[in-house]
This record gives sequence, C-alpha cells and structure tokens, in this order.
Amino acid sequence: MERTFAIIKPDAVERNLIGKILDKTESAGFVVAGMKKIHLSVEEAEGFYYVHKDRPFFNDLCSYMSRGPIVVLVLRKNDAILAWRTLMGGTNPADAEAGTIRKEFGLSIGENSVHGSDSPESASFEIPYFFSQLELV
Ligand code: DAT
Ligand code: MG
Repeated sequence: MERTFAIIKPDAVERNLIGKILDKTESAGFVVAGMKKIHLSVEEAEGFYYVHKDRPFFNDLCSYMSRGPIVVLVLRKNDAILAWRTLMGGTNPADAEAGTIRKEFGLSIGENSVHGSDSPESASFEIPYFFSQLELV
C-alpha cells in the first residue's frame, strides 16, 4: 500500500467540514495512518510550499494557509497518491469533476479545501515535514 500526504485546509476547517471530508475519504477506501490539527506560522507554510516560491500567488497562498487551523493527514491505499488526487479533483473547484471534494466543498482556486501530494517525491518531502515515523500507524 502506498502513502500520500493530505491537508484539510483552513477554508474547510473554518466551515466545520472536517468530518464530511474524512467521511468521503474513508468511504473511498483510504486508511488514516496519521492525523493532527495544527496551526501553521507563515514561515512554516512557506517551507511547505517552497516549490511554489516563484509563483505569483505564493504570498497569498502562505498567508491563507496560516490564517487558521488545518488538519494534516497521511493516507494509505493502493496507488494512494493518484487515488487521492482523483478524489480531490482539479485545482480550480469550478473545473473539478462532479463528486470530487473540491467540486463539493472548494470555494475558489486559492481556497480549494484540500491538498494532496502530486508524486512519490512530493510525498517523501511532505510526510516527514509534519509526521515522525512513530506517529504513522
Ligand atoms: P494543487 O493543489 O492542485 O496541487 P498547485 O500545486 O499547482 O495545485 O498549487 C498549490 C496551491 O496553490 C493550490 O492548491 C491553490 C494555489 N494556487 C494554485 N494556482 C493558483 C492560482 N492561479 N491562483 C491562486 N492560487 C493558486
Ligand atoms: Mg500541488
């Protein structure tokens, strides 16, 4: 089984959607291997999104991701990385497939409710950014 890293982002936590998103996640066959609610500093958000540091939306992204609590998750499933990207839907909720989390809950391209690793390399950076081995079961 593969592991991926996911976030329930501030816009979703603010609207009390943690349970609804976890319900869709578990119903789709993902096992929660690690989970915690945290509140990032701007610097911690910048470190996480370092690959996007030269993109025009970087400052807005890091300020949004640090404006309130988030839920960080490690999810386990066969082909978890691709399966979670599929369940999330496209970056812009307006264009996301019907039935996806972003289509159902996302507010805008910036406030799109969830994150997911886009490759094994990203997952290998993102999982240990938030979790120690002892926190993953
Ligand atoms: P994804 O989250 O689908 O992997 P990404 O890695 O390209 O998308 O971008 C990371 C986040 O940055 C994305 O979830 C929301 C924000 N973002 C991306 N493109 C944006 C844009 N054009 N305007 C505003 N925010 C954007
Ligand atoms: Mg991405």
